[in-house]
Amino acid sequence: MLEQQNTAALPNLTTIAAIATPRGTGGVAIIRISGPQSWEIASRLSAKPMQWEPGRVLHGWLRDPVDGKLMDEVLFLPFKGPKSFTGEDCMEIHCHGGAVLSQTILKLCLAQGAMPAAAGEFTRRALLNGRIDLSQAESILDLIHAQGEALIKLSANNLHHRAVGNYLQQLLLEISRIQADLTASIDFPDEVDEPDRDVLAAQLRELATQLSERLSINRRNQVLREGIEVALIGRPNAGKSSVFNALLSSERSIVTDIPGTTRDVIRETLQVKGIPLTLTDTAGLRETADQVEMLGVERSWQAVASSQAIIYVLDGTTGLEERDRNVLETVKDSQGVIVLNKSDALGFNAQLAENPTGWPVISVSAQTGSGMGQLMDWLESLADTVPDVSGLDYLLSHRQMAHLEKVQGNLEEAEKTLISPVIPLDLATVPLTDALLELQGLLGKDTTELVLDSVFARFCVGK
Ligand SMILES: Nc1nc2c(ncn2[C@@H]2O[C@H](COP(=O)(O)OP(=O)(O)OP(=O)(O)O)[C@@H](O)[C@H]2O)c(=O)[nH]1
Ligand SMILES: [Mg+2]
Repeated sequence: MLEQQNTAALPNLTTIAAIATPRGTGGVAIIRISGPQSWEIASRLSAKPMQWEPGRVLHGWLRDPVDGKLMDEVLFLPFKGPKSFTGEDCMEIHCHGGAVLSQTILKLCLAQGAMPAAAGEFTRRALLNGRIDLSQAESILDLIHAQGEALIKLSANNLHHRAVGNYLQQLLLEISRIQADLTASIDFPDEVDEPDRDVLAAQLRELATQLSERLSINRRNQVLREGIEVALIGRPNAGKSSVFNALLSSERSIVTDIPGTTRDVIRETLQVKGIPLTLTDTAGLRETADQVEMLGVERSWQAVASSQAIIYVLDGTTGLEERDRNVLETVKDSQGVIVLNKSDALGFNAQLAENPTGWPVISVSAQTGSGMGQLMDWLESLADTVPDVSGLDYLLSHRQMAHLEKVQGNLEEAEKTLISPVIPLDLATVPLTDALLELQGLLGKDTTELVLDSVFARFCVGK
């Protein structure tokens, strides 16, 4: 049977250090140290003797122990294991946010015996020390990369309540119980009666159905992680980049009066009602002999193909032309809006001669901002198409879903074996063992280094 080995029980003897804040300059940088020597390293770098107390911030100065010269005015924040992020003794040094300064302080920590931390190593230690399970580590990753509030709240909920871990654990226990019923009668046929195959099959079916429902809800809600892709397309010079910039309130794309200015797809994410909307500004659609522009137009079409909604920008001073009509005919089955731009300009006509799409038409001036509120309302209506997530308490990752799909397959296979009276009972235990292994992998128990490596490689150094 499966043994629940905790890969982590061994204490880590090395002390690791890394800069936990992003590269570059800022108000404050944090150097994080974790491991048995972390307090001692800070003591050796402090200009005066310190009385460390867990959780108590101490103001002080760092000095280079080699020449005794001061390096920076800092705050020290010590944690005592197991009550720390990693579960080990930790020290945070909050220094002024200089890129070279923080690197130099990190080097001092390394010179005092700390090892440079690998990507995600702090979180990995938190997992190995039992502070969090693997699903919570993935929630931390989601919190860091989330582009919208809805995913942030779901990830924080899982981090706090271990919702995914509890569900997996529950599933693991129920499958183990069915597995135990089967193996007992197989291993000890004289003492234990063969279980009622129909009852066990019904239990497996119930588990598989619940799992399949959970997976479909999570599949539907992946939009919270991936966002809604919205492509801004139209003819050259219609004002796509100007509308894009106005929506983002930033001069992100280059705007000129030369048709064919935008050559590449430019992506930016906007948070609307807690949902990430990724806007893509594209090259104006036209036939061209210019090699670079041609490649740009190709990319515009790729952006259309991978988007869930379209903002078609028309120059309201020229109106709809044959070329617009052709493009609109090809994209009209998607969700979209026609934006008549340049409402401030002479010759602007708010009436569209015809609308081949059935999409709403909004007159705007990207230059003055007039009508942009209505366009934002349309984006909000797009965000409203995302299913209500108020009843959801976590969002599974793609990795978790892929493993759970296998578990679902295993449960269905075991059920099929059980309902066929001619198939020997022990054949049903094979897929159940596979299901249990999948679940243990998901919980980060008895997992190969490979699984852990694939999860933690996505973290940054210092996390
Ligand atoms: N009057 C007026 N001019 C505008 C408005 N929006 C854009 N323009 C002008 O229209 C020209 C083209 O604007 P862009 O935003 O670069 O147009 P585009 O569709 O991105 O063009 P390409 O990248 O070449 O496909 C520029 O000269 C802009 O200043 C507007 O609301 N009013
Ligand atoms: Mg442009």
